[in-house]
Amino acid sequence: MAKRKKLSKGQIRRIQQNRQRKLARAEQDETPTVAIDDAQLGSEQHGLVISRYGQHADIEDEQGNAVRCDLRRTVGSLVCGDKVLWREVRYDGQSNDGKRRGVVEAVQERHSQLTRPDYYDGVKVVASNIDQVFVVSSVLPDFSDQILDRYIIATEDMGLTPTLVVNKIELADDAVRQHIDQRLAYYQSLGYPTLTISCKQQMGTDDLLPKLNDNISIFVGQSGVGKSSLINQLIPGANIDVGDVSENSGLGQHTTTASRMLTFPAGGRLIDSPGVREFGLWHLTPEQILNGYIEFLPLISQCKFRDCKHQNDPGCAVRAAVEAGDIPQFRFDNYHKIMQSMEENRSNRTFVR
Ligand SMILES: Nc1nc2c(ncn2[C@@H]2O[C@H](COP(=O)(O)OP(=O)(O)OP(=O)(O)O)[C@@H](O)[C@H]2O)c(=O)[nH]1
Ligand SMILES: [Mg+2]
Ligand SMILES: [Zn+2]
Repeated sequence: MAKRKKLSKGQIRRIQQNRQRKLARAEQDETPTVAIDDAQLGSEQHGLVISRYGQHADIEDEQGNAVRCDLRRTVGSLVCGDKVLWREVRYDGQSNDGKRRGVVEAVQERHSQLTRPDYYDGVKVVASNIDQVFVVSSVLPDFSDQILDRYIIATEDMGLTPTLVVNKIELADDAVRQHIDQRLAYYQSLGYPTLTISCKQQMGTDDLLPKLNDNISIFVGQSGVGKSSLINQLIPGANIDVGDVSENSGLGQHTTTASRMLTFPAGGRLIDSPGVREFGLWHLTPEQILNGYIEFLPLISQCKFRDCKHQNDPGCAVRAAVEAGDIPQFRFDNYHKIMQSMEENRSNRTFVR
């Protein structure tokens, strides 16, 4: 899948500001998270973060082997997909548990990052250096075009084109199937590839494989839609934990808690990410939200007023397109629901951008 656009200046500035803030915070304390004797460390080498949890990260070395690493505090934000410089601990005859250990010294510039807002951290980076985003949804939890729109906005904001995958399609009755097909047909008309699959019945999953051969891909989507189940099927031996969808709420149980990168024998990489109940967008500006509605964009300049909210404003070209049947009502309604939820979040939360 081709990258459609580069990061805007504003996006780059925001990324840099965040990085600066984190660095400034980190520089207050230069000590590593654990006592490391520098004399014990080998020379710097390149590595790739394949998992990040607590105070540690698993790094893949250049030979493809995983090494558990501690982090220098100066490293600040480190996520799955980051390219790093790291040094191996040399035990030189001392007893250890036989496992290789290392220290991450520095992170290289990211070419992309998937972010979501976080109560405590401001903005949380989910994973970095991603080339392809697969938005996974399902029939249980219910298919929701609003949730899809949220992931589409986030993916467009990265300058990437999402592929939309609907899993558990064997659970859909005729009415649900028709609804999903209709929605997917529209998304496809916007240029987003779509796939309906059943991991359980191994239907359609083979169509996914060729798309995952190169590059770094990520599976995102609500908890319980089957991201980890799919990866287990696509990569035999992946052995990722999967969890049942709650019978009461019809929602997933947040089984995957940290992003993790897996490798296909052919060389492609795939990141499994933890599902979130609500994929918040309140770290984005109204313009970034609008950029996720790519069919609105060519119309904006035709709106009568420059500050048109594209709602009940007189002479709104977007609303006219909805009334003419060129843009479906659901996209228009989702846009306004998401804009409204951002307003509410801004006034309710202390979080500042
Ligand atoms: N009926 C049906 N169930 C499926 C299918 N694929 C996965 N499941 C089930 O869905 C449940 C949730 O699967 P997971 O793979 O843990 O979902 P996840 O998206 O990784 O969830 P989080 O890690 O919480 O984000 C499990 O009970 C799976 O067995 C499918 O095609 N059909
Ligand atoms: Mg999972
Ligand atoms: Zn308008």
